[in-house]
Amino acid sequence: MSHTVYTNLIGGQWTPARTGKSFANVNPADSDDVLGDFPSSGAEDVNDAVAAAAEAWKTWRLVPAPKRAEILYRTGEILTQRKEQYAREMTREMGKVLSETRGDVQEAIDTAYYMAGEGRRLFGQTTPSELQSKFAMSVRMPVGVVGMIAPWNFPMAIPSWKLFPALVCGNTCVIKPAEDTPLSTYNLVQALMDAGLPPGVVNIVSGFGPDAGAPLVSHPGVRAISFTGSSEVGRIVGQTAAANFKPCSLEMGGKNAMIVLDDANLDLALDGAVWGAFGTTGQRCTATSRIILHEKIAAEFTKKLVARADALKVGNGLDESVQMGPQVNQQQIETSIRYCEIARKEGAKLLTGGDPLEDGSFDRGHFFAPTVFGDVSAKMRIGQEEVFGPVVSLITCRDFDEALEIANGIEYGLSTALYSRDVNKAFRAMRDLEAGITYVNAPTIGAEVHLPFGGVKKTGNGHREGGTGALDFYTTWKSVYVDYSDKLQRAQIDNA
Ligand code: UN1
Repeated sequence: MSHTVYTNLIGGQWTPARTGKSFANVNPADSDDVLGDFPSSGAEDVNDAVAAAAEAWKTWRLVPAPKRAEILYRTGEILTQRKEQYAREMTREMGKVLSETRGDVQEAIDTAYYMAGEGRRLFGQTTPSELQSKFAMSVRMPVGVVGMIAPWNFPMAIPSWKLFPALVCGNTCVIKPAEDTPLSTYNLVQALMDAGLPPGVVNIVSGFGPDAGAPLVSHPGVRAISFTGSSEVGRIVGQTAAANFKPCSLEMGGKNAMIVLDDANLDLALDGAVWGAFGTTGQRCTATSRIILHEKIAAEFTKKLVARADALKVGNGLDESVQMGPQVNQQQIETSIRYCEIARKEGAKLLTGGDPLEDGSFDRGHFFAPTVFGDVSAKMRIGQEEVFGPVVSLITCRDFDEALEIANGIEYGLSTALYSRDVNKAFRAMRDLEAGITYVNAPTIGAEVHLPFGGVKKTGNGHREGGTGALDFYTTWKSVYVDYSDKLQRAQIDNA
């Protein structure tokens, strides 16, 4: 069978990789469904892309921000028109169900409109000078060529979190899509091009981390790096960037806790738990991976959660009746298997699931049963380490103080949720949960694009995507002084 052959995008030209190598993009629900061949690029391809981005930056940085923003508005409109097609292609390459891939495209549309609005803001500060007839202000300047490394779990939304703020701020970009889900990045960039983005402003280098990602991170012409992925790879990216004093935004793992207290609306909490743990097949960095249950409601909640997990319809995400799709590849299945073994050995009790689904309609895909472990204690590895699959751990607590202690007793700090009707406890959760995101009476997933997104501890290195956090990363402050006194005025410190 012949596949569509995709090439890199360099300086506005579709360009085959110099390596001559490629890989197939295969549907994780159906190995017979191949979406196309994508280039497996190397350092020379990265060099070409960075050179094209550097050339394009000379003019792009001078385009007024409101004009740059017009391209983003048009991109939002084009994505809206193509939403269904792009969602279907995303389900085929990534696996998550259609309602979720429509949501992923929607997140890119929301980001387009939000960041387009920034074209008429990008606020700096004006402030008085200590000297007469002198004017002082700070302005946001673009950084230059930015390198971006995207994950596979939000194949269009997360590239849009990176590209759109970078573009409105006046940067040019080289993006390496995730090797599991390159097509959605191509679709996003195609929408930008059709909206009138000039050649070279966004370049795509497709390939694998060690071959294409690593040279992008270390390239001296790349002025900043934005990475979303695992903490292991993030550490390498961060260390490489630090060696060159390169700003680097890292968004990494989570071990997100939902706390359910004895005064919670249990049905609401159940809905939140099922959605948070099994939505996107547990493959969100915000996924609910620990549920901390007050001992008074633990038995009832556990029984109901297991029944809900058992009732989930697993299958090909193109089938509208399916509620949970496959994992993205066999490696992720292996990770789920490994963690289920670890949990069993540690003494956690398998309540449902625990194995891949391989028979009948599952035989051509990477499916795993919705899995619930009970009797998990906070320090077990299954209670500490990220699984990134449909596996959730239940931990019992005596009271709210212990719940907070358990929730915070991990190395990560991305998302957290509290279910309770007690307003005092809700405010304590907002203050005391060590995480970049806290929800009250809502699941750990579902962040909106105009608020900062990111986490503390091993989840990130202090930067934020979304909201004004993104503008802070994609611009650098310049302080400007204008002296209109027509004489040398020394600063206060130099007149002391
Ligand atoms: C991620 O899991 O990597 O908050 C991003 C959410 C989505 C984004 C998740 N809006 O669940």
